[in-house]
Amino acid sequence: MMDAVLQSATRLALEKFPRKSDKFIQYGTAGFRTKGVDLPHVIYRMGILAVLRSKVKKATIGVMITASHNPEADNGVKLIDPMGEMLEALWEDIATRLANVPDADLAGMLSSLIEEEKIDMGQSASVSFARDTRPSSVPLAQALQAGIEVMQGMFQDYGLLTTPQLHYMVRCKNSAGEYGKPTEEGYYEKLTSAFLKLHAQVTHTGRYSGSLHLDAANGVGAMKIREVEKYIEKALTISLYNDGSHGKLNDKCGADYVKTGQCAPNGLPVKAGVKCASFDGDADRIVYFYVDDDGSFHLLDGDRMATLVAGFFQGLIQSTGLDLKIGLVQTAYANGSSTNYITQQLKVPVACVPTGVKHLHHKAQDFDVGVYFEANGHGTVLFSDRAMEKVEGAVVNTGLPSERRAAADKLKTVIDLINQTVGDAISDMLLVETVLNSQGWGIQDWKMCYTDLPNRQSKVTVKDRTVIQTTDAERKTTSPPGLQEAIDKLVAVFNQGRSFVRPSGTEDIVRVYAEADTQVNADKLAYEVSLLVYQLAGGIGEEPKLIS
Ligand code: G16
Repeated sequence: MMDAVLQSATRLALEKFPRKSDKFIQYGTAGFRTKGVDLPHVIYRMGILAVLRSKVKKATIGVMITASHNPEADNGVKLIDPMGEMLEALWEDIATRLANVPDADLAGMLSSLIEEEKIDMGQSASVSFARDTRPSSVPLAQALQAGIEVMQGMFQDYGLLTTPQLHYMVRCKNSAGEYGKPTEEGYYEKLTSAFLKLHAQVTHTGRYSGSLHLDAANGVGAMKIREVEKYIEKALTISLYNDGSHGKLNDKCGADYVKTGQCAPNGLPVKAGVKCASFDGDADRIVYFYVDDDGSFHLLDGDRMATLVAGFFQGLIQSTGLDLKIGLVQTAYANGSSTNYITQQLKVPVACVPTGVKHLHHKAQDFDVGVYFEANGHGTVLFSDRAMEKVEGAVVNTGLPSERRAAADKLKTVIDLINQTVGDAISDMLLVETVLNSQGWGIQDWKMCYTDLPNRQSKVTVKDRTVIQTTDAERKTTSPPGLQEAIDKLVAVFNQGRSFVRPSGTEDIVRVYAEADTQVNADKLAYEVSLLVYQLAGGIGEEPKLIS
């Protein structure tokens, strides 16, 4: 029986989803990412793998087809584990092996995997999947479905969803109704009812403005925000731009463009002092920004959200009187000023981990209230079981002073506003708006908390980006020889200088980050480090140029 299934899987692979090139592909920072045309065999195989994973976990597994912030021609796939979290690291390796095995060896590899992992093939399997708006996502979803069906798995095709919505669905399906309803309406109702309840509790106005100009990156977030609007239009007025009606996905717009370019997106008319935000292509990241009267651009990125949110939770936890440990997780990209503000002003402990949501998410679980944000705008807040029990206990404890119970009730409501499975642009937007409203802050007040160190990010194309190897949460390189020593020498020349390089896990490039006392110096340091990478790590194409 099992042999017949595996033989069918191989036959279908050869007939309809053959591996056309022997180029190695790796499950990276956020799953497999490459050109959409190169993915059918990988995605077909991920359908097979999702069924096996579901049998092992005896739970629904998610599969999202998206290349998130990457250009429209790219695509990608990632698996979602039962609690809505990223796939376990060991299975990332299995996914990489499966994606690269020659077609003819597929049945053999699957058979060994089933034996090694002691998979009970009699166990039923269920997979939920969704896709973003890329044209290639439609045929790729068909390839995925074929992989699930050939392994006789059950499935639910959610069609178009944001990535975080699918993470939410998977968690709901596996937590017997405790996390919410596994439907789009269930998602909107959970988040927006919490948002409206918190909005109604604010009695002052201050400088808060309930109006937002939103750049949806011409992605799936646009159609989903239209749904959100139906629930919250009286509390937050959203003017939507780059809604996909014209213009390409992530093309000169979206959170990644705004963050790396430190400029407003195309397609959004920027007016001085107006609060604006950008989603990325699959709405798992958000950054805020505004321009001043003199046209100067101000970015409020993931670091700013981390500080805003951590400060808010710290105050709220204090008001409840509960003994809850709050902590914040960042990556090497976090601006030095944000880390100083969090540790010295807020006195919240900070941990630094390698890039990739999975690393931040994992570390945030060490705290009762774990806030994590990447500077690029991807982040959320996690609450431990202990925290949930304490908060819920305080809400119903009639022996507590009423202010403490009210604070606990507010905290419980804020928890409902947050998608704890993964960073979620919609949920983060509602959270930021809630915090600003509750503080009576305009976007300028938020900006005034601290001053960012000027910084610059750039990319270098090299022949093989894996020659760059890193340590110390990616803050130092161990290969190629001599690179770190040369970076150290350069950095020492710049006031408040800091720089690191790392191979991207989602694009075929090396990323360079630099910060220094002035923008001119940050640009210069980024340029000089980029040149070093080009020279010592096998740069190809044009030499790096000074960006300013
Ligand atoms: C993905 C990951 C993020 C990561 C980003 C860039 O984001 O989910 O954790 O920060 O890629 O990664 P890299 O620098 O390795 O290319 P997204 O929004 O594209 O899914």
